[in-house]
Amino acid sequence: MPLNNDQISAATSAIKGAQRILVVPHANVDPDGLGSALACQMVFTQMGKDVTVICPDTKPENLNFLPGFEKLQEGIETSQNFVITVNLEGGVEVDKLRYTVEDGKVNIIVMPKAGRINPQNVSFGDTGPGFDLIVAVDTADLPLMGQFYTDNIDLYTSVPILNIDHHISNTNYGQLQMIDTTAASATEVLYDWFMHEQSFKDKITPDIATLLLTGLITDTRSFQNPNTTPRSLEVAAELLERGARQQEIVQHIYKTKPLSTLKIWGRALNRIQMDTSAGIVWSTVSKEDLAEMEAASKETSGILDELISTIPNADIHILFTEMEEGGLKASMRSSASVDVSSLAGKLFGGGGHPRAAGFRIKEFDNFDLAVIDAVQKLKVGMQEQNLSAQGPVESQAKIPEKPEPPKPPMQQVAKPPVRGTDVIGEIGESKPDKNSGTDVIGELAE
Ligand SMILES: [Mn+2]
Repeated sequence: MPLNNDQISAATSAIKGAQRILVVPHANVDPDGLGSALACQMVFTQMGKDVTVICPDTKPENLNFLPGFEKLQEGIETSQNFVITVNLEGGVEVDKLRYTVEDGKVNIIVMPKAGRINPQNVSFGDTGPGFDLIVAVDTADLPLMGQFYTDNIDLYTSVPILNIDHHISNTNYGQLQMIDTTAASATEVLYDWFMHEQSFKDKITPDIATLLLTGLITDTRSFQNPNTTPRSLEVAAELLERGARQQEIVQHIYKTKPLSTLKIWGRALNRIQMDTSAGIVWSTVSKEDLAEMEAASKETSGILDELISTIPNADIHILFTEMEEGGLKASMRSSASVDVSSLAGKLFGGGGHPRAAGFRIKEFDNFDLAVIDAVQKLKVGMQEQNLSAQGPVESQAKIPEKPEPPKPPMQQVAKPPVRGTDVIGEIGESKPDKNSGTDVIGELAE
């Protein structure tokens, strides 16, 4: 469902009302996730916001051409900020602020220039983790943010979340949502939002256009995947007009591959199997393959596309990868006649889009047998799906267009709660009109 005006203006006012913003894509990060996160970082920073952008994995070096890549942080400082507030009413002016640490105690010494500070002028507070808003991008559900999520659960429960995504499996987490399941990439959703708001629109630099186009090119596999819509092509054209560097993207994403990746691709393409009657094509990469080729399971990400170009005439293409940490991961793509998102969900508890979905199997004794078993289940699932789509009369000749699977209702957009003021931040920012404010901070920092 495309974005509506209420969602857009609620998201815009959330950004305008926040000062410290945390931007997070999903773990196993892909170019759409990173491109979205970095584009948000650039736009919000230009609006004077203090933006922290997270890459919840080791940073993928092949994407280091992305503008702003160096800004990515793998984690955040979760240290507490305990705030001691001195009320300056009654004509008190602060001259100096010092602190001493002795006998296991910290003494904060406030020396007034004029007036007197009484104990009743002092209060205490806690600024918590220090973010006003979390912007989640390209992430269908919060646990997909991996370790970063589990390490910072408190943050996710105390800070309002703006959920920006295009996955049909999105669970509508967060207080604010901008989910457009008709968009080919999360960057396409962002582009629509940015274009809608004059204050954002003016900030789309060639760097930001490059980030947005990266997500669009990779999530549509250069506009070859069926999720490509006329709108995606239009957005791509507009981004090019705004200076997106398409050649740079293509060069880095498609033409530079480490040797280990090419070897593992070769191995997988050698192993293609198919069930012609069911219309399923699959291949496997085992843990032994990865070890032998000195490759990581992440390097298998482009293989599925190669499977599709090698044997295009199938209803489902699947790549099964045995993971280093145990279990297996299956990535699927399908023709218009099969809804793989629903199959993945129903059979294996996975999810995704109707034409591109995935699932994991955590436990099995033998990888090859687990694959055979999964293919068998999918085959049965496809037959059932086919029957229910066609009604009681079976017909192999014509497969009707499947109806869109039901979408969860849009959650009511709520204004994020107003958070407490950060004392230190305010003093630091109020340079022009405060006499001693800056000196205080300066001395404290030293
Ligand atoms: Mn995406």
